[in-house]
Amino acid sequence: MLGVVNVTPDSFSDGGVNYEPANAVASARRMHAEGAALVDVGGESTRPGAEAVSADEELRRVVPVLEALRDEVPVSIDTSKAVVARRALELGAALVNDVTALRGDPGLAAVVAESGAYLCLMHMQGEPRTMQADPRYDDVVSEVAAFLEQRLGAAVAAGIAEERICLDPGIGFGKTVEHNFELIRRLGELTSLGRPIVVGISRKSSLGKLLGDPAATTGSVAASVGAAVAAYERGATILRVHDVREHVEALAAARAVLA
Ligand code: HH2
Repeated sequence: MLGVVNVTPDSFSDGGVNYEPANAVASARRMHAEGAALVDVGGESTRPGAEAVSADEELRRVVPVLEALRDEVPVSIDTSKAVVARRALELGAALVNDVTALRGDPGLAAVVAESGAYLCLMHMQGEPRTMQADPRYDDVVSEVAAFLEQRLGAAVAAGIAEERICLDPGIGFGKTVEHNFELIRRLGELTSLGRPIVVGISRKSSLGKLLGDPAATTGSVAASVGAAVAAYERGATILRVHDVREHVEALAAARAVLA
């Protein structure tokens, strides 16, 4: 379980509650206590329509949180910027979660390679400002699989050990509701790439839209848990979630059934 702590004023999912460093630190500690193996700390929202923030601003947001959590809560850093990743790794981050899959900052691959950190490569069609305008695929699952395989190859070619890389279909990143659910339904086509698969559908708008609100910008905890359990059954290794306790409890029950 990967807990989500957005140190941002504008994330769609936790609406600025963790923008204050003290709140972010408290949330991270609670998520860790509830069973999150890692807490994903991010200083830039990537929600549909979000504007990019500068590296200085991102550092200003995340560094106090990483300093406070150091040696206490295992963290990943949700960033696409080499300078932010470097600082986070110095402060003990174990994983770099890059939603651009090393296509954003040409310096990021070397930072990850030199540190020996873990890396998450995520699929996105387009970029956050415009990605939900009109996402199109001939076959979303095979296109996402081909992309992830290509980015895995690029990361390994840049000197990052394959055993340290996980892959993520990027639920909600340039995808319709149908695309998102089809990716989870056919997750086996992604697990066959041979790397652990991360799924982040927690509180995403597809869940709210599925339940009948076409203008939804978020989804309920219950819907998140339902989708997460289905993803787990189909082979997801890491679930990126905001509500750690609820997901831990649901997965314990699902595991008992599936064991
Ligand atoms: N989703 C978000 C951000 N980072 N990283 C990975 N690997 N997978 C995801 O699905 C993913 C991600 C968006 O969700 P959230 O962090 O809750 O919101 P925001 O981007 O608005 O901060």
